[in-house]
Amino acid sequence: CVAGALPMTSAFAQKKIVLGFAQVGAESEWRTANTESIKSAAQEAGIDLKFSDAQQKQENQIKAIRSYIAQKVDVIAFSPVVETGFENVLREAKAAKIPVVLTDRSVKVKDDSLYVTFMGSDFVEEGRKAGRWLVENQKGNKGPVNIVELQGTVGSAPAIDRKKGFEEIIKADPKFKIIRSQTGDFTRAKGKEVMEAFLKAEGKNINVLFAHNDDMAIGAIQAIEEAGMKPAKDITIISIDAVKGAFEAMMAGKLNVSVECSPLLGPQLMSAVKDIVAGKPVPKRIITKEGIFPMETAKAEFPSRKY
Ligand code: GYE
Repeated sequence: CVAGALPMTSAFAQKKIVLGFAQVGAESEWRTANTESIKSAAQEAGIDLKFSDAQQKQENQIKAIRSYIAQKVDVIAFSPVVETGFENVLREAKAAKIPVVLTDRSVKVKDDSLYVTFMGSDFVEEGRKAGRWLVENQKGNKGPVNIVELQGTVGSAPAIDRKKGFEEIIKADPKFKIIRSQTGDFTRAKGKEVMEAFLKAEGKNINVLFAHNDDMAIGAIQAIEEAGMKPAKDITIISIDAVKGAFEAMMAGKLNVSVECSPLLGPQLMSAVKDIVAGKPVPKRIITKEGIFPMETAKAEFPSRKY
C-alpha cells in the first residue's frame, strides 16, 4: 500500500452497480453478438450483471423484469420482444423507482416517462436502405419485380419498421410487387421452412427475396438451392444485420446485399447505466450508426467485421 492511501477494503470500496438485463433470446447470430457485447461490457465496466434469456417469449421477459424489481437492482435494461404489452410491468418498475433502459428494440407506450432512454438502430431507415438498393439494382428493368418477404417476429419493432421503410421506398414504382409475406421469426430454421412454402406456391415467379434478417436469408438460401435454383442469381436476395454469416454468403456469391444493424450495444449501455446511477442526464434516444454492404464489398470488409 502507498503511504497515506486508503486500502480498498469493502468498507471503502464503492458498491457495485447491479444491472438486470432481460434479453430476447438466442434466435440469431445478431442476438448472440449482442449478448456477448453486453456481458463483456458489463465486466469491463465493473457492473454486476444479472442476465436472463426469454426465449423470444414476452411472458418470460415480463417475469424476468418482475424478478429484477423484487431484487431491487439499480437499473433494468431490456430489449422488448414485441412493442406492446409492457405498460404494466414498466409502471411497476417506475413505482419501485428503478430506472429502465430500452436497448435494441423499443416499445409503444403512451407515457414515455416509463423508460429513461432507448438506444438502438433506426429500423425504418434500415428498411429504406434495403428498398433503395433494390430500386437502384432494378433500374432499367421494366418489371414486374415479384418480391417475397420474410418478416421478423410478429409484433416486434424491427419487423414492423423494416417492412414499413422498405414499402415506403418501393411503392414509388408499381413494377415492385410483394407477392408473399410471412414471418420466419428471425431464425434460420423458420426462414428455410417459409421459403420452401413460397417456392412451392410461386416457383420461378419469385424475382427477389427481402428477409428482415440475415439468418432467415441464410435459411432461405438453403431452400432455394434445394429447389435447384441459384441464390443471388435466379433470386436477388436482400437482408439486414450484416453478421459474419452474411459476409460468408456474399463472398460465396449467394447473397446480394446486407444492410448493417449493429448489435454492439454493450459499451454504450454500460456508460448510460453509470450516468443514470450518478444522476447525470442521458438523451431520450441514442441512435446506432450503420451502413450497407453489397456483395462486391464483402471480401474487403470481412476481416474488419466484429460480429
Ligand atoms: O435484426 C435480428 C434479431 O432486434 C435488431 O433481432 C434486432 C433483430 C435482428 O433476431 O437478427
